[in-house]
Amino acid sequence: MNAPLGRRGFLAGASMLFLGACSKVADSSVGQSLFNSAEKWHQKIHRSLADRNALAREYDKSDISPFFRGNGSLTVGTPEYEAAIENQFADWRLEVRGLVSNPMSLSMDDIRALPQRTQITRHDCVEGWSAIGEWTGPQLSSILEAAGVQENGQFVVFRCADNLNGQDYYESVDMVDANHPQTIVAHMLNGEALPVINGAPLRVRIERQLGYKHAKYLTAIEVVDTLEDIAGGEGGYWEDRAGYQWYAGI
Ligand SMILES: Nc1nc2c(c(=O)[nH]1)N[C@H]1C(S)=C(S)[C@@H](COP(=O)(O)O)O[C@H]1N2
Ligand SMILES: [Mo]
Repeated sequence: MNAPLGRRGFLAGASMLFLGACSKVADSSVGQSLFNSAEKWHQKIHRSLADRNALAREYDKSDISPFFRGNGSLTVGTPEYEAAIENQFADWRLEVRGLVSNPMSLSMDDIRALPQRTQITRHDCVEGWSAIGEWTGPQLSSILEAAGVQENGQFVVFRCADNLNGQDYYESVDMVDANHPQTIVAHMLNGEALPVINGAPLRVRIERQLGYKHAKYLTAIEVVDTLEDIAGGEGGYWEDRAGYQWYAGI
């Protein structure tokens, strides 16, 4: 059920090397153009060597990391969020909007009532750490199907409750990754409600992409036809801020 390990291992190694080199040069304009052409190279090699629908490796329970660290925002830090913690997120809503035929506002019970997927995967952060965790939640594809994505819907944008260094965190993926079987809206980590540091009460898992794509503190899923009009126009917080690749396939 998993992609051949050798090939996947090679790809993960190649992309980490590439990221390591490019994060250092991304702030110069020469660095930026290098970065852009390398991104195209990376996309091409990735598409030619691996089917984008192939599954990321899944692990055994015994592989689960004893502690899944938090990174970036470790809480939302607003009075509203503190109240939501107190209330065990009973009133949290996930909006599904944009280019959909049936916009929805899902409660946590709605999320838990959908068919669930549980997967033990490895999270890889560009900052150079990894952790293995067991995530549970509905597939994003089932939510999108219920919402009815319109024909011009090209991307799915994830809106988050946290504001990091003065900018709201957000992320986005194309429809291939949005509908990937391992792309889930997780409400559990290791069999328990998602901890605050890991994005309570909802975070996205996009197992074929790097850590920064996995948006935490999820408040809305927005289907759009272009990313240009959103924030800095690059499709995500770190893409806007530091020139990280939008397509972060591993
Ligand atoms: N809303 C939000 N999502 C986020 C971040 C963040 O700061 N805010 N950080 C990203 C980064 S860089 C990583 S590596 C992972 C970290 O997930 P964790 O906190 O569960 O380890 O979340 C990603 N999603
Ligand atoms: Mo990260």
